[in-house]
Amino acid sequence: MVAFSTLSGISAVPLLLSLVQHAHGISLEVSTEGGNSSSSLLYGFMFEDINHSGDGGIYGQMLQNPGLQGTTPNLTAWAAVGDATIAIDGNNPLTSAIPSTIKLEVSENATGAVGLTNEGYWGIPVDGSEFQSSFWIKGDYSGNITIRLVGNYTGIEYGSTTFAHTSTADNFTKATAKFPTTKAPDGNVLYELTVDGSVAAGSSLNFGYLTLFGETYKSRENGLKPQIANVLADVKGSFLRFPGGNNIEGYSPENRWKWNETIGPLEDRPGRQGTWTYYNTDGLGLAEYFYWCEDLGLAPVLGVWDGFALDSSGGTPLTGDALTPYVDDVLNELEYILGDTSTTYGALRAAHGQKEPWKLTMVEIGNEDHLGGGCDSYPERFIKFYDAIHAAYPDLIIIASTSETDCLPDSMPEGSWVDYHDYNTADGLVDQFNYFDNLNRSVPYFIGEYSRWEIDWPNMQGSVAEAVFMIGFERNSDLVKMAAYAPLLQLVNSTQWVPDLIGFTQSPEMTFLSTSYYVQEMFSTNRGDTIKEVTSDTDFGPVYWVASSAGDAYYVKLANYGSNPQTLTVAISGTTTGKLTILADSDPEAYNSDTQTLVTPSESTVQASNGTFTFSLPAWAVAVLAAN
Ligand SMILES: *[C@@H]1O[C@H](CO)[C@@H](O)[C@H](O)[C@H]1NC(C)=O
Ligand SMILES: *[C@@H]1O[C@H](CO)[C@@H](O)[C@H](O)[C@H]1NC(C)=O
Ligand SMILES: *[C@@H]1O[C@H](CO)[C@@H](O)[C@H](O)[C@H]1NC(C)=O
Ligand SMILES: *[C@@H]1O[C@H](CO)[C@@H](O)[C@H](O)[C@H]1NC(C)=O
Ligand SMILES: *[C@@H]1O[C@H](CO)[C@@H](O)[C@H](O)[C@H]1NC(C)=O
Ligand SMILES: *[C@@H]1O[C@H](CO)[C@@H](O)[C@H](O)[C@H]1NC(C)=O
Ligand SMILES: *[C@@H]1O[C@H](CO)[C@@H](O)[C@H](O)[C@H]1NC(C)=O
Ligand SMILES: *[C@@H]1O[C@H](CO)[C@@H](O)[C@H](O)[C@H]1NC(C)=O
Ligand SMILES: *[C@@H]1O[C@H](CO)[C@@H](O)[C@H](O)[C@H]1NC(C)=O
Ligand SMILES: *[C@@H]1O[C@H](CO)[C@@H](O)[C@H](O)[C@H]1NC(C)=O
Ligand SMILES: CC(=O)N[C@H]1CO[C@H](CO)[C@@H](O)[C@@H]1O
Repeated sequence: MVAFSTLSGISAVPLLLSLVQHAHGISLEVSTEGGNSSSSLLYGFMFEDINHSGDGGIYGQMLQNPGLQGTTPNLTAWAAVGDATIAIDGNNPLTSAIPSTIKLEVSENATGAVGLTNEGYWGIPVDGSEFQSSFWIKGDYSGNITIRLVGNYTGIEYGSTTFAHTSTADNFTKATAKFPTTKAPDGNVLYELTVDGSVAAGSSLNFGYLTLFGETYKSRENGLKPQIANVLADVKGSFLRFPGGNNIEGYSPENRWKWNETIGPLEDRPGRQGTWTYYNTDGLGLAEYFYWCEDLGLAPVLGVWDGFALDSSGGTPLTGDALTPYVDDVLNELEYILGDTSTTYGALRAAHGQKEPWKLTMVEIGNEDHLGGGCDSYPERFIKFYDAIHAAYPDLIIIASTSETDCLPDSMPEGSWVDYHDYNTADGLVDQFNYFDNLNRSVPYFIGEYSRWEIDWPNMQGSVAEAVFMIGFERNSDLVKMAAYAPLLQLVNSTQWVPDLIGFTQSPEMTFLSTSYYVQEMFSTNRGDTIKEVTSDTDFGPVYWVASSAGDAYYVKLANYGSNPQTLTVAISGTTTGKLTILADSDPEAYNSDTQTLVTPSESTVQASNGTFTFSLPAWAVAVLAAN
């Protein structure tokens, strides 16, 4: 028996009681009759560009600062190679959206390779796939161009190509090159583009919007990095909320996320100062989010700007007639997504390569409007957007960005849902276990963001607490339609918010799966369609459970929020065999990170005796029994 002195103070009292009570284990009996239907969308993802989750993250383009975007462009990530210099040139714009290009000035006596390097987003992940680079060039040059991927500290080359190219001083022309690579051992790789110095000596060349991609997920053009998309695919999530979060809001109305500046050719996208400190290229734009949904089988949840910027003139949101242009803008955006090709924006979508409308059933109005001065005006703003969208698209589910009744209309209109966010301590999440049990069932819930926060990496106690919270809402998944852990992704070299579900660097073996990732994966991949009644001789805590079924298959999800192992007997009449997946560590502070993987799930086959499974649930554990 564990000495009580080793228990953390917070859980000692309930644990003491439960030890007395459960000396002979906990028995559960899962009903094989009846039950409430469970939302088929329950588990999914929330995404916004934070911690370089998009640029430098899941988005496949690997060069940082590719188009010198922004009002005060700089040469971040770029450097000169050979007997030449580089500078920002505002007099040779590529397009009106990309007004600056890189001028390479080659010395009059130059020989050998001259050009530029880009260091990526804290490196470049060379995974051994075929790579593709494109760029625009202007200036008199007729000769070879070489692209190389080269170890920053080793000089080892992981891929290169040389090809002849002719350009003139009149015009930017586009060049695209594909080349094989060999896998690099780490992310410390530079992109290098050079021309023949003896040919270019004494002249200057301009380069605009350079890109580098490896093989993308499902070979999608301008697509996603497979290393990150694959671990999302493994979760088998059901929906994707995008493009934010705070990142839609911006710091002023002008700084909001603008859908129509994220579409079409990359050189027509100006990019935007993101909410999370860094500039967003918007290469991952509206269409790319829809392809992401299509390729991973996710239902899109589109967030739209609702008149509330994070610091709009001291927190005063736009109301009344001032909102009208923004409502119209959302209708245009929806026409781009849903309109047929006879409509203005549907035709624009087709011109951009997508003839068929995308599938969209859910739109969220704003983000966290209960915070920062948004509450008082939200009922008016919500209704204004709701009315316009509902009139044009009566089948769309329209989600309010808060569940706080003070910030919502007195009665929620037909087909609307609310969004509830919960960043909490571990004990706080456990306290929320029964939050949804007694709520009015008339307005469905989306839990748009939740996690145990204020730690650097998800740890076992936090992940068990999240599982307790999840068991609580899965039991209520007639009411709670969708829920997403947040934030999703983190470039560990540049992070604004911790903890996150999945970490990565630019090493080709880039992803680090957190304990919370495994909880999401275990819960999402073991879903029934009906929540079953469970009877027990024991109350909830420290062990929590929920059972579901789909046909003959049963799923029992369990969490042990305590430092004592527990013996479980689970009776499900008619079942004979099961797969038991357990994620556990006796140290509640155990975590996975860029430097250690301490906790991964283990699987075993268990046999029922007369329909009853008996097994031990370790300390600080999350488990799923899948039986039939
Ligand atoms: C360089 O420009 C980018 C894009 O505008 C901006 O995000 C970044 O802060 C700038 N860096 C410096 C060092 O000024
Ligand atoms: C180029 O070479 C010539 C002849 O050697 C020399 O006079 C001149 O100074 C050199 N120019 C530069 C910029 O080094
Ligand atoms: C990024 O972080 C990883 C993991 O901590 C580290 O190994 C790597 O050197 C870092 N890369 C850069 C360019 O800082
Ligand atoms: C490349 O090396 C330079 C100089 O040591 C260093 O500052 C930079 O972070 C390195 N970049 C990468 C991607 O390894
Ligand atoms: C240009 O590159 C090709 C292919 O690598 C090579 O065969 C050729 O000799 C190069 N030409 C010059 C002028 O360097
Ligand atoms: C610039 O390029 C475009 C397309 O490549 C061509 O139509 C146009 O005539 C060119 N303009 C000049 C001045 O060369
Ligand atoms: C985007 O839409 C806004 C509002 O309708 C409009 O003012 C702006 O010109 C559009 N931008 C582009 C690039 O089409
Ligand atoms: C739930 O809310 C609806 C709409 O406000 C109301 O009509 C209904 O009476 C409520 N149900 C209960 C049980 O309070
Ligand atoms: C079904 O939902 C009702 C209403 O919330 C609840 O009272 C009941 O316990 C639920 N049954 C199951 C099996 O979860
Ligand atoms: C098997 O379980 C059923 C109820 O689940 C019970 O009625 C029966 O007595 C059990 N049989 C044995 C041999 O334990
Ligand atoms: C805490 C942290 O890692 N902050 C970094 C966030 O990213 C910016 C660049 O985008 C860095 O400058 C910060 O140091």
